Amino acid sequence: MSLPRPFPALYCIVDAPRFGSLAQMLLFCRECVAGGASLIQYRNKSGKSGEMLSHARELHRIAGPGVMLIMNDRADLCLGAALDGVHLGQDDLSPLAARRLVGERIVGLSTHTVEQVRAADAAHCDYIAIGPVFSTTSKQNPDPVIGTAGVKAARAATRKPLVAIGGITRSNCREVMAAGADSVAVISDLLINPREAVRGFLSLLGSVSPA
Ligand code: 3NM
Repeated sequence: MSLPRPFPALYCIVDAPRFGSLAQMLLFCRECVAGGASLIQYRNKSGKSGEMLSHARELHRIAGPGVMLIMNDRADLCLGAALDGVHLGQDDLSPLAARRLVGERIVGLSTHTVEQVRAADAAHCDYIAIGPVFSTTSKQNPDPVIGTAGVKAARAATRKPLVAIGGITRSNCREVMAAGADSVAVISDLLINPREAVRGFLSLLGSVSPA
């Protein structure tokens, strides 16, 4: 799948260790899709490769054709589970190395400073994530919070699709989009009643234009 335009306003992240079982994780994903999610990332910082591969294959099986699926960190598992793309951190494979592996699939890159955004703009990635915008408990050792001013600075440094991440909720997502993000990536604020949460985000995000 090539990069959808416009880029989906909501980037759902399923953080596997938050779920007690595969069934619960898949139910979460189904509910996100039922609420209208069209972009889901599988993230598992503590998983073993075999478990991650089988989770991702299950996710692929249940997601349906209109949903773009991204594997966090691992280009090899993106290919193994036939997902639509891979999302890289600053310490993972370079975007070019990942691109050589995944070919036409989507490559995303996390950034945490405007310098990293500039480098990502020139790199072989299709979209750029910037964060943490607000404080978050979902990531170990997060980089310093950048606030909406950081999103604005990132926006000025690239025309690639910009995904804001970190501490984003239904209460603050509109200000993040108004600062220039194309999309917000969310873990925590989807966990309770994901169908309703996704619907809520999508209706809030539908009509924000950059300030
Ligand atoms: N990456 P929540 S912040 C996975 O700054 C991740 O790159 C971040 O989770 C970054 O929506 C983050 O619960 C956690 O805050 C996002």
